[in-house]
Amino acid sequence: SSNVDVKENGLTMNQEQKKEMAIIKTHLNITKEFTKPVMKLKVGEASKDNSTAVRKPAGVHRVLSLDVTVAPRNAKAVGQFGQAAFVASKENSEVRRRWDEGHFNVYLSDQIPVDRALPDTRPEMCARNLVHDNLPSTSVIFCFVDEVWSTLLRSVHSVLNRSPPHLLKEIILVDDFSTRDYLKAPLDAYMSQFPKVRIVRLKEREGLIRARLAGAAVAKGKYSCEVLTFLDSHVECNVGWLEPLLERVYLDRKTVPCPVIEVINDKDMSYMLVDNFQRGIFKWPLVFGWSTVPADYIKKHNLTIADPIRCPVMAGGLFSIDKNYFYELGSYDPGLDVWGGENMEISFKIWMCGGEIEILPCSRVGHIFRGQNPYKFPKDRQKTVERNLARVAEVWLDEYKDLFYGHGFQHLLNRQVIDIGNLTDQIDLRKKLKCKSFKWYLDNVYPDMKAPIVKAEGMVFNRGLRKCLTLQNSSLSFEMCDLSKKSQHFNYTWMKLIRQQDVCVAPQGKNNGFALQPCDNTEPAQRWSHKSITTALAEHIITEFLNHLCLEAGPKGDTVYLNTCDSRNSLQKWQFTHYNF
Ligand code: LR7
Ligand code: MN
Repeated sequence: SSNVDVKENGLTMNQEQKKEMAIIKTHLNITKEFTKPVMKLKVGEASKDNSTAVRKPAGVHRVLSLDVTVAPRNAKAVGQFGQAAFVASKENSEVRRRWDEGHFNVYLSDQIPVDRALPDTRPEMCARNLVHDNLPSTSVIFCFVDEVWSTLLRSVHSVLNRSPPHLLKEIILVDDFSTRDYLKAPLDAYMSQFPKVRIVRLKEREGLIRARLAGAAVAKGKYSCEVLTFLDSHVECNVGWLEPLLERVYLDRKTVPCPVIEVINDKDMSYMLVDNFQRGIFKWPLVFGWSTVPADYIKKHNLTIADPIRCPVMAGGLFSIDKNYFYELGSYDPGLDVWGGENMEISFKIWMCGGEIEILPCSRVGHIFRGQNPYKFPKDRQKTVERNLARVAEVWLDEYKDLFYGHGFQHLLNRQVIDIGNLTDQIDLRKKLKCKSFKWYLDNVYPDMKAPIVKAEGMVFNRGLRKCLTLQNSSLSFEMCDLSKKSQHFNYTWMKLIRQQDVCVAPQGKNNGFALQPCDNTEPAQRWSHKSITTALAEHIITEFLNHLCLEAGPKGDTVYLNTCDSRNSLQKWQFTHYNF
């Protein structure tokens, strides 16, 4: 039959694949025919990394589809071709019983072939794109903790089956101290069929960040590769996924490309298309999300659906990076625990220190999005993630870190309670790399991000007096509003401080007066609640300290004090000139 297995480069191939390999080899010899590559190739501008062998003059070839699963072993199998699979209603209790093993339909996943075929979801032109013959090779690193057997296998098979063998140096599985027995001897036994697969076992639960670092350290070793490719352990790499990633790294070693992350449905395991032109972004307080590239940007830059999309941040789990560049950047902050924040860290680091992040529509990988983490956090999940984010904010956000803390994370500033650990190494690294400021990043990489440095600013108008708050000679009084007077300019900060330069308004101990203090973001006494959505409304300014008393203007306009809040008292109603939220 045509399915006789032949082993080459550690891969089991059938006749179809053998043919494909033959085509690869021919392509690699007739490259002179292709003179005008589709992607803007800068031939010869390969990595400046001296540690790799001198590259031969670059020829190019078409992206090899290497779709070994077009004619799958069992076309009728459940979930074949990425189709939705269904379970009979009498099996629903099994589905439910096994759901928590992975927080997706584990019962169904176990019935789907580990090498199922997928629809080739790339834009049409991708198959015609050219890549260099002498692309760097990669180590693929999967970290996992208590991953479901069938999804882990499907992840590995999708890489083995859909990566050109000469570009795949090895697959490193990093077991982050899993507790499940099948991930021990049975996994060793299964993977021993594949010479390219290596398993690294961590002796303690390290979390995905340090697990990736452990995998990368192994990739540095004996089988030294040029590029690291990180993947989650419940993915399916699609046709032609690898070459576009390596091509971008080859063209510019400081480019960090990510595949389009498609969706493997957690209920029916179908492979679902995602919208075009999606880029990775964040919102405050450093929450990752997707957003469509603005239409005018697409027009202005003549973007096609196959062009790389520059992203302010990456999702985190799926990307390729030049190995030496990864280490030049200081890899990840090893002080980040378990899960979360590392995608922000590496994204800011890449952009601010001279690199770029992009999504390549010609590279596509499916990922099972789960509603919950299916593994335990050694410490509280929320606290772990918050702490990671605070580390990132402290090192990378400069004056913008107030926006992070100000969106619900004030409590993290109480360092007596929350220990975010030592940051000296990270801060030194940023200096050493001479990275740009966060403001530069916002202005140049993510200009559509709203990041006003304060919540409100300008004069503070008191409705009862129809005058403005004035800070003069260390005391507060009121004068006719005058925008040109510096003494009338105040900021209402993300930390809820009412601030003029370094001076902040605070309530005075017992007598309900006020005090002027040096501003201190960690001082709860300096925080005032003030809600105002429009400048048409004046609102209370309420101290978050001292029983929620309201700031009130003295009727003669010579002072301010605190009083019991009264919604009818217009001397307690204030409005700033500009509101940024
Ligand atoms: O302690 C851990 N040790 C691990 O080895 C925790 C996790 N892991 C492994 C885990 O088995 C998995 O393979 O690390 C991988 C990622 O963990 P997930 O799948 O629980 O993460 P996620 O998909 O929910 O989360 C996204 O954000 C994370 C933030 O830390 C990581 O960057 C993930 O890699 C990332 N996943 C993706 O980018 C896929 C697309 C998701 C989106 C949007
Ligand atoms: Mn994941």
